[in-house]
Amino acid sequence: MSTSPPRFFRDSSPGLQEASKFTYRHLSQMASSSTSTPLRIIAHIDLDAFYAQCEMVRLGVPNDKPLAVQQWAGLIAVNYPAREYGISRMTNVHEAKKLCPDLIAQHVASWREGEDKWAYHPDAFANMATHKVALDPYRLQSRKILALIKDFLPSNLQKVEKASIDEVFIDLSAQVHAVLLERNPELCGAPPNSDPMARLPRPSVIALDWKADCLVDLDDVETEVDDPDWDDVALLTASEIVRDLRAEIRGQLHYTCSAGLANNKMLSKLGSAYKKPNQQTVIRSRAMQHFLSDFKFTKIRMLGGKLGEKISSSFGTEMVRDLLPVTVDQLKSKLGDDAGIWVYNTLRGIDNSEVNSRTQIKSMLSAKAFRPDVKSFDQASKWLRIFSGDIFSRLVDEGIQENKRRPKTITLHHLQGSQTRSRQSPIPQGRTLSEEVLSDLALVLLRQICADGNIWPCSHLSMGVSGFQDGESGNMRIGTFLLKGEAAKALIGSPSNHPEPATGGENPPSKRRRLGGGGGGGIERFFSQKNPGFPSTTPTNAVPAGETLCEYDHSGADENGWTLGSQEGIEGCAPEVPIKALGCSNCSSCSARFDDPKDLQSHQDWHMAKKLQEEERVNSAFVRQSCPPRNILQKRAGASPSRTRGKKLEQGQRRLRFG
Ligand code: DCP
Ligand code: CA
Repeated sequence: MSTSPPRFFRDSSPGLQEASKFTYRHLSQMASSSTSTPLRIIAHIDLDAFYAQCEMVRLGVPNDKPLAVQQWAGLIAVNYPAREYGISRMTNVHEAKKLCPDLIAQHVASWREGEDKWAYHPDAFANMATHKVALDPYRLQSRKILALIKDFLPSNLQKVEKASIDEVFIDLSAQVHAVLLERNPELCGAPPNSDPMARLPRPSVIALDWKADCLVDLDDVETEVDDPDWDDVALLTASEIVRDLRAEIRGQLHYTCSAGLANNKMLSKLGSAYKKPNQQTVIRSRAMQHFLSDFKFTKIRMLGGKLGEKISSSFGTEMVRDLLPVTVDQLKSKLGDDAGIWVYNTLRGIDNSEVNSRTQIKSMLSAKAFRPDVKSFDQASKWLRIFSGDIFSRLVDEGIQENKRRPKTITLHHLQGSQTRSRQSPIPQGRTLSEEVLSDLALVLLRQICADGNIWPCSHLSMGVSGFQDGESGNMRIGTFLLKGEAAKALIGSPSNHPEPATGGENPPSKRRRLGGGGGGGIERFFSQKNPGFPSTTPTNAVPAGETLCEYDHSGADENGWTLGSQEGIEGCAPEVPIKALGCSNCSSCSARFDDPKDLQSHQDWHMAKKLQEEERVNSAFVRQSCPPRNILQKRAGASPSRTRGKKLEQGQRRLRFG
C-alpha cells in the first residue's frame, strides 16, 4: 500500500485519446445517487477514539496528552497518545496507570440511584451499585458533529446516514456529479446520437494529485501510468470534499476523524479503519480487489460472527484471497443460496446497499446489571425513573417533542437468578409522552412482574421501547381502550408511586406465548392484528441486555427477532441474548478478560448490539434497489457545488484544476 501521491499522465495527442470506460448514463445516474452506477461515491467517516475525544474537548486536554475513558474499572475508549503506551480497551484502569502514570482516566458521567440528572461524579467508579452510566454527553457531541456535517454539505444534494454514535456514511454521488459538470463543460452536452449508452469523453486531466490521502495500491493487472478515468476523478473530487469536511469538524468542534472513500459502503468502512487517526483512505475501483485480498474476511461486516466461522470451517481459511477461487455454487452449497451469493459478491467488493438518510432507531433499551442485587420494589422503582429519563432524552433526539416519531410499546425485563420475567404494554398514543408517563407505565409493568411471587433479589433490570412510528397515529380514547387495568390508570393521569407492589394488574397469562422471531407469527399474530383488545400486556421471553447497549439501541433489531408487526404494538419479542454461565472470564468475540461475569456479560451485550446493527445494514444489501435514472444530462436546479469552494485549505493542501 502506498501513501505517496501518484501521478497519472495522459497522452495529450487528441487522435490517440480513447473514450472513457463510463457512459453518459453512468454519469447521469450519479445525480440520483443510484446504487447501480460504477461512478458511485460513498464516504465513511469515523471519529477517532470518540468518547476519549469528547472528554478531551470538554476538559480542554491538549491533543498530545494520554487520556482514557473509564467505566467502573474498565476502559471504554483510549486516545491515540495513550495507545502508544500499549493501553487498549482490554486494559483495566489499574494496569493502564502502571503503563502510563500520567494517564488521565476520566470516568463516564452517571446517574446516581434516586437522582433524576446525570453528572460527572468523582466517586462513580467506586459505586457501581448505585450509579448507572450516562452516555448523554457523547450523544450530544455526536448530534453536534452530525449537524455540522449536514450543514456543510449542500442541502439539496446530501445523503447522510448516521451509522452509530461516531460514524456516518455519506453518499457523495450527487454532489460530485454537480461538481464534475461544473468543472468539465464537455460533460454537459448531450450524448452522441442522444444515446445514453455512449461512452463519455476521457477526462481532460493531466495528473491527479491525491495529496495526503492514503491511496491503496492498484490491483496487479493495473499500472499507475494508466490514464485516470472518471471514476478516479470522481473519487478525487469526493476526497477533496471530505478533506474540507474533516477540516471543518476539526476547526469548529475540535474533533479528528478518519474517512474511507470508495464506490460502496462496505469498502468505505474498511477504508476509514485502514489508517487512523486523522487520515483518509481512498480505494479506487481498480485497487479494490488488491485492497480486499489482504484482509481476513472476518474483518468485513457480518463476516465476523457465525457466518464467518462457518466459512472458515468449510473452506479452511480466514483470508479473502484464499476464497476468491471458490465458486458461487460451492458457497451456495455450504451457506445456502442467499448467503452464498452475498458472500461471493462481498469478497469481490460488491455491495449495493444504499446510504439511507432516514435510518431510524427502531428500539431503545436502558439497562442495569446490579451488584449487589436490588432487593425491593422501592429500590427498583428508582432505577425505573432513571431508565425513563435515559430513554426519554433519546426520544427527544428522535423528535418526540416535535411529534415526529414515538414508540408504541414499552417492555420491562427482570432477572432473578437465571429466571427472566418480562412484561410489555402499549404506550398510549393520544397523550404527550414524558419521563413521568414512561416511568408510570414501567411501574405498572413492575407490579405485574411482582404478581409472579417473590421476585427479589433482582440482578438485572431493563426497560425498552420499540415499535417506532411517525407522527401521531392514535388518540386518547383508542389508546385507553387498548389498555387494561393499571396501564389504563396510568394513561388517564393517575400516576402513582406506590412504594409497595400492588397485587392487582393483569394476571400473567398461565403460559408464555412465543411470539415474533423464530417463526412465531401464526395464529397469535393473526389475532393480535385483528383484535385490538387482545391482551394488552404480554410476557416476553427475552433476556435483557447490558448497560453498554444504551447507545446502540438495537437499531434494526426487528430484522433479528424484535418483531414489531402488529398495529396495536402488543405483540413482540426481543432478541434472545442468553446470560452467559457464571464463571466465564473471556469474551468469545474479542477475548477480552473479565474478572466478573456480569462485566463480561455487559461487554458481550455490547458486541451483540453492534452485531445487530451491522446485520441490519447487510440485510439491506439483499433488497434490490430500483432507482429510475433521471433524464440524461438533466440539470439539477439549485445545485450548489460551490459549497466546497472558498473553504480554507489545510496546510499543504492545493486545489485541483481540471480541464
Ligand atoms: N465503545 C464502547 N464499548 C466498546 C466499544 C466502543 O463503549 N466495547 C464506545 C466508545 C468509543 C465509541 O463507542 O469511543 C466508538 O467506538 P469505536 O469502535 O469507533 O472506537 P473509538 O472511536 O474509541 O476508536 P477508533 O479511533 O478506533 O474508532
Ligand atoms: Ca471511532
